Amino acid sequence: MARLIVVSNRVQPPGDGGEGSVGGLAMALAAALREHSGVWFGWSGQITPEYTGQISMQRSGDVTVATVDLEEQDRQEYYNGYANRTLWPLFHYRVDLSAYERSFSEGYGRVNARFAEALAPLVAEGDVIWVHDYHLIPLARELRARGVNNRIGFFLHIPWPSRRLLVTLPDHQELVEALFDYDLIGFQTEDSAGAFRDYVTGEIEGEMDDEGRARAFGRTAQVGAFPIGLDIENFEAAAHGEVALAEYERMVASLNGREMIVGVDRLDYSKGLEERFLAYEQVLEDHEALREQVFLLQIATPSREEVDAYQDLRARLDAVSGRINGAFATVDWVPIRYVNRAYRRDELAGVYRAAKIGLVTPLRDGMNLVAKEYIAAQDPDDPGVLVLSQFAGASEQMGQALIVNPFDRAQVAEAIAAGLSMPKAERVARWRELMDGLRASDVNAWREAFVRALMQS
Ligand code: ADQ
Repeated sequence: MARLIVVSNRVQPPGDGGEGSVGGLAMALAAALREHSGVWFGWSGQITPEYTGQISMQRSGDVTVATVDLEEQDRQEYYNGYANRTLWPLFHYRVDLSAYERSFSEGYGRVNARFAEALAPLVAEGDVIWVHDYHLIPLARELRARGVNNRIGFFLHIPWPSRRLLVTLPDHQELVEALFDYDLIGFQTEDSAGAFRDYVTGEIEGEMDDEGRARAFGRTAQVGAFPIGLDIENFEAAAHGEVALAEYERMVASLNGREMIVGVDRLDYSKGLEERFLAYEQVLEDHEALREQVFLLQIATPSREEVDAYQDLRARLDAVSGRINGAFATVDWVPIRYVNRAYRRDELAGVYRAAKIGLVTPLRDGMNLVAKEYIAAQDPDDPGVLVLSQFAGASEQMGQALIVNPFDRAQVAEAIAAGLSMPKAERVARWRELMDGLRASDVNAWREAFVRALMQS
């Protein structure tokens, strides 16, 4: 079996395993790497005064983790700049927040070239390379320029935007051309894959063939949707562990007979948190009987705090949650418990299980694993209800959730109220179908499907 090389912006250090802070993706990739005696390459997260290209290698069993440090200018232009201020907002349909500066684009190119320069000597004949996410779109181009002829696949974790939006990016054609240096281009959803095909055939006069291959710029790449799943076995193990149980009991004790609605997100404008607070406020306005009977627990971990839009968002959310609490709270009831710290996965599992409603209402999301985790954590005999945005990739697979348009406040409010009063038989029936779906397309199925398609491409 060929050796697998995984490349992502950040790399999970070896030995940092367990049910705690490590995300499902890191754990799933680690499993794939072990199976293929692989290499995981990326940025260490460290900043060095001057870039040296020196690779730091750590071995953990059969897996090699290889990282490079970057310079401050790289962090500003590549990471905070082109990745998180240009591509992230644009790909999440926030053209209004997308900032384009030449220096960002140069930094992006420079770091991808640096990654390729460091990685190329580590690549052996027959190795298969799997590149992850929007930070690294030009990596294959840079590797090819350095003589790497191996199979290279790319997977995009976030949405691919519609053609009309993408063309607002000054570099759009160069970015898409770079994708044609991959053998396989994978998206989370059919919606994203379709948007990409639409660009290829409508914008650059490329072609799609009957086998799902895109042809343009004199090159060919296989295109497909590979919806990412949950590492369901690990998550269930975590959900049944001591920490999860203790957290569950702590939550239940604090409910005081009330029902909990839960939201868990990185603090990001794509997650629709402000709209969610307002929809919940609408519930309280419309249903006087529910006041003091429910509360919303919103866990939102700060992220990308160096980017202005995230600071603005945080201030707005503080203000909106404060206003709603001020308007509705009583001496022994706070309508919104809003917390900004990160939780361990197993703690989260306990929290999810104690919640009657899982509220997952992003305005755009590649997939959204929280929706899947909420379902996986439920009590099979008395499960809660998932309220899910139609704009989360997960909605393509999770039709048994209450699917809502997060921009429609009244509709989200109605779905919350419907979920709170849904009969148990219906909750169980919906949950079973959702759970069957999660098991059938878990994270192992995802990576096997991707690697198989890459080998065949
Ligand atoms: P994210 O935008 O980070 O990921 P999501 O998939 O919802 O979105 O979350 C990833 C993980 O982070 C989940 O396992 C979740 O439990 C954890 N997490 C989120 N908020 C947390 C919190 N407050 N405390 C602790 N843990 C928290 C990107 C894309 C998604 C895509 C994933 C994977 O934006 O659309 O689903 O990659 O491909």
